[in-house]
Amino acid sequence: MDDGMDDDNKDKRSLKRLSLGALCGLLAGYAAIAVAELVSAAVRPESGPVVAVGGAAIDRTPSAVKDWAIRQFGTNDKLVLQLGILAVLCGLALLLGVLATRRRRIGSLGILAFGAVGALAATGRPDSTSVADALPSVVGAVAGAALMYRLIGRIGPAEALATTGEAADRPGFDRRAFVISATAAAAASTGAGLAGQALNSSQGRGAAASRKDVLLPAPSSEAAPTPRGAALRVKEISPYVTSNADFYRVDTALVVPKVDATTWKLRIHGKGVPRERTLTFDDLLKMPLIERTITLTCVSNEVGGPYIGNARWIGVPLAGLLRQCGVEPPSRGGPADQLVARSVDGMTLGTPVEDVMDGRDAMLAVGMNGEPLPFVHGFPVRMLVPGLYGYVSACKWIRDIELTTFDAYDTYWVKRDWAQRAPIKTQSRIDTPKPFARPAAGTVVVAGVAWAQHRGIDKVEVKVDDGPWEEARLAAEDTRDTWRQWSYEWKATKGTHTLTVRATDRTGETQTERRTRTIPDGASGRHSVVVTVD
Ligand SMILES: Nc1nc2c(c(=O)[nH]1)N[C@H]1C(S)=C(S)[C@@H](COP(=O)(O)O)O[C@H]1N2
Ligand SMILES: [Mo]
Repeated sequence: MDDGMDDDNKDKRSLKRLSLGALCGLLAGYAAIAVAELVSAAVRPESGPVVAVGGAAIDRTPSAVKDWAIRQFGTNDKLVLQLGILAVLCGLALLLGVLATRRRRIGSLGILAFGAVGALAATGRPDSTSVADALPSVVGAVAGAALMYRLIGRIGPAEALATTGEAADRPGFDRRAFVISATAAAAASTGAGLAGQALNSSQGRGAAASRKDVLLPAPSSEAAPTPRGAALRVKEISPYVTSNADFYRVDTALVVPKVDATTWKLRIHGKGVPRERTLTFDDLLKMPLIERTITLTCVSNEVGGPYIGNARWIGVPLAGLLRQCGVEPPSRGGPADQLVARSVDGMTLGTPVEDVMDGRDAMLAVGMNGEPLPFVHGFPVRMLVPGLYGYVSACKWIRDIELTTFDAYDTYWVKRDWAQRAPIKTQSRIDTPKPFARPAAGTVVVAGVAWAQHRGIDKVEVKVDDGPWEEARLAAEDTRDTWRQWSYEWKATKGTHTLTVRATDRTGETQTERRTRTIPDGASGRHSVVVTVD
C-alpha cells in the first residue's frame, strides 16, 4: 500500500466520523426539544424552551429591530422568529456533535448549557410565576445530553481513528447497533414531541368550551345605528366594519393565551382605590353593558400601513367601575394618574386615568362584532380606550388593574423607549388605487380611510403630483371614535402620477407633512401612491 492511499482512507474515515458526530448532535438536540415539549404540557405550554427563548428574545429585541421585523414579516413575525431559533439550535447541535467526536463529554455539557439558557429564559419571562417553568428545559436537556453521550459512545473512541491501520478499522464502531440506537432515539423523540403537542393543544379545551358557553347579554346602551352613507360604494376600500377574521393582530404572545372564562378574575387595586374589587366574568356580564363602534390603531403602523381596524365592541364602562371602587381622576384630586393593566401573559400597559374617566367610552370589552372576543383579540376580557394607541390602552387577556403614577412605574413598551402617553395621530390612507396600479385614463376613483379617534375627521384632501389640494367626498360620520371613508374622482391623464392624501381633524389640525418614525409615539407624514395611467 502506498502512503497516499492510506491518507485518503484516513480522511474519508475522519469525515465519516465527523458526519456521524453531527448526526448524533442533531438527534440529541431533537430529543431534547421533543422531551421538553412533552414536559411543557405538564407545566404550561409557554414554558417550552423554544417559546421561552423566543419570548425572551422578543422582550430584549431593541424596538427598532422589532419594528423592522413587524414591517418585514407582518403578522408572520413570530413564526419567522421561532423558525430562526430552531435553525440556530440545529446548527449548534450539529457543531456540538462534531466536537463530541473529539471529546465525548463536550457534546453533553453543551446540551446541558443550552438547557440552562432555556430554563433561565422560561423563569425570567414576565408571566412566569413558578420555578417549575424551568423543568421542560432541564429535563429535555438531561435527556438530550444522555442520548448524545450514548450515541457518541457507539461511534467509538477517537483514538481508534488516530492510530489505525486498516485492520483496526474503528473497533468501537458497530454500524448495526448505531443505526438501531439512532432510529430508536428518533422514533422515541418524535413520539414524545407529538404527544407533547397534542397535550399542549388539548389544554386550551376548557377555555374553548368556556368561550362557546358565553351568551353575550343585550347591551343596555346600544351603539347608535351606523348612519347610511358611512360605507361608500367603492370596491377595494377598507370595509367600514372590519371582520374579526381580518382584524389586525399585534402582541408579543408566541403562544396565544387560552384563558378559561369560568375561572378568570380581574383585580382592581392600587393607589387611591379605597374599595378594592375582584370580579369574575359573570360579574361583568351582569353589569349594564355598552355597545360602541371604535377604531383601534397600533403605534407601529407605518404611514399607509395595515394595523388599524374598526369593530363593534360590547363591554363594561370602565370609568363607572373605577368610580365604584372609589377612584377619582387627577383633575378631581385623585392621587393616581396612571392605570396599569396587566395581562395573563405578563404584558403591562399604562393609560392616563384622566383619559379613562373623562367621559369617553373606555371599556372592558367582552364582545367583538357580535361574538365573544376571539382568543387572539383577548378573550375573555380586554381593555379599550377610544383615541389612544393600543399599547397604552388595549390590554388583551387582562387580569389586573393597578392605579399608580407615571412617575412610579414604566410599563413594558415604555421601558423599551416608547412614549408614556400616546394619543392616536390624525392619519389617512389611500386604499385604492394600489401602488403601481395601471388604471386607464379617464375617471379613476381614489378612496380610502381617515382617522383621528376621539377628535373626529372634518376634511380629507387629495393632491395629484404637485397640483392643488382637492377636497375629497367624506362618508357620513358614525362617531368621532371611528374612522371615516373618503373618495375622490380623479380625472386621470396618461403618464406616471403621485397621489397624496391628508386629513384635517375637528380641532382644525391638518395631518402634518413631517415624516417621523413609529417610535416613540406613532408615525406621522402623508400617504402617497404612485400609479401609471395608460
Ligand atoms: N396582553 C397583551 N395585550 C396587548 C398587546 C400585547 O402584546 N399583549 N399588544 C397591544 C398592542 S401594541 C395593540 S396595537 C393592540 C392590538 O390589539 P389586536 O391584536 O386585538 O388588534 O393590543 C394591545 N394589547
Ligand atoms: Mo400596537
